[in-house]
Amino acid sequence: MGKALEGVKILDMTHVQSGPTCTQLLAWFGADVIKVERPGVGDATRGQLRDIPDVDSLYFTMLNHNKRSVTLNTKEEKGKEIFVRLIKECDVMVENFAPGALDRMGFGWERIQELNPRMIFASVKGFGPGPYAECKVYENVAQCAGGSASTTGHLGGVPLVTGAQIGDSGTGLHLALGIVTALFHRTVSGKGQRVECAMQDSVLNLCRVKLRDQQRLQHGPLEEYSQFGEGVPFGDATPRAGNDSGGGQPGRILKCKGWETDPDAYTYFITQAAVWKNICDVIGKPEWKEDPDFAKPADRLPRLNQVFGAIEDWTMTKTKFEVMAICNPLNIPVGPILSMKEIAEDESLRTTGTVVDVAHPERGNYLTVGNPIKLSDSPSDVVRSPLLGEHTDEILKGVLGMTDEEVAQAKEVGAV
Ligand code: CAO
Repeated sequence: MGKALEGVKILDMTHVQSGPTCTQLLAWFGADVIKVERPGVGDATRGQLRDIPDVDSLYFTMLNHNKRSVTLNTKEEKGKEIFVRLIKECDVMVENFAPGALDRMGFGWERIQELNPRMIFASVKGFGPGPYAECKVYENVAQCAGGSASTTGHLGGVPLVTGAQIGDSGTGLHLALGIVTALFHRTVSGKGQRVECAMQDSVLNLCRVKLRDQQRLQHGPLEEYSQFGEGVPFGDATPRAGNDSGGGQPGRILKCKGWETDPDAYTYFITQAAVWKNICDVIGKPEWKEDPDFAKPADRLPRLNQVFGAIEDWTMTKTKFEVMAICNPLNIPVGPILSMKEIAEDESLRTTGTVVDVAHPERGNYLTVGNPIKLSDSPSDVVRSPLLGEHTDEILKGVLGMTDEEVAQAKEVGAV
């Protein structure tokens, strides 16, 4: 059986992280992703954060699997001609250039629609329409403008960005959903449409619980926040909440055995109300089960420091994996703080294809993430990223039907 998106041709004009995340996902599902790159230059990330001289960086390889690379100068006359033919051949075009770049190139939405009315044209921009629409945006700017940074970090400390690339990869995921939705709609309407994702909007979508809390603040303090029990008054905006759980079940990161020397010897521990009695038994506080100060969730909220202090006294006697082994059978939700080293070495993640070993002709073997979305009838194999222009001839001849002579001419004028 073919892959889910087999037969869908994607004209991939993306670069850096947000756009490539999206098109890699579509490629994993079987779409033919044709990555267009400037001749001799390519995606800037090929050369960024290099660990091996003159070899495509891991930054690039880990975002561009399962794609084909064609070099094309879309500002040169012959290059434009080839680009027009590619637009007519493809189902979807994806781009994340700075605002206005495609219009300057002569390929705005109106022109694309004219050339191919069935084309789905998908874009990532930093901001949606409004005062910042013209701004260039990178990951951390999106995290800051989308409400993530102001709500991440410790009370009284500076705002923090997170390691999860919610601005770039997060927006790429949103865009991929928009594209497959538009492809589905096209089966009914017969027409393409424009799909736009602003990085600010995507970050905010992922931070919605903090917008929820902003409104709850108008009706009183946020009692599940640690600062409530500590008697620290709330201001007029959702505060930073350290490692407090974002939901109604209080949780925190607690030290485990070895924390003095191992920076990741910690566990996340959630005091889920349903299993409170189990927690009391495990940590050696059976008397708290009936104590009016601790028995009910609302009783505990002003005393979270005391509660988590007692739990931490217990977790510090166990490794993070022992905590998990003891708590899971009792239905107590806990999770070890895993380092990237531990994740890279985790055999079970290799078995599921979540972490994959890939062979590359220039860099040798490297590790990458596989498709986190598993389809039963469309499994994803990870195919190494293409070298710059590796498939130029193949695409010009195979997709556009150009002759050897035409390809040679295009090369001569620097179009490809
Ligand atoms: N042939 C000819 N020219 C090409 C080309 C090709 N195949 N591919 C790109 N170019 C040109 C573009 O047309 C543009 O030219 P002009 O500036 O003359 O119009 C130029 O290359 C550079 O494009 P850019 O402005 O998008 O790139 P940049 O490095 O200056 O900015 C970024 C990078 C990411 C800040 C910007 O693209 C952006 O804001 N994108 C939208 C938001 C986004 O996706 N950000 C996340 C990036 S990942 O952190």
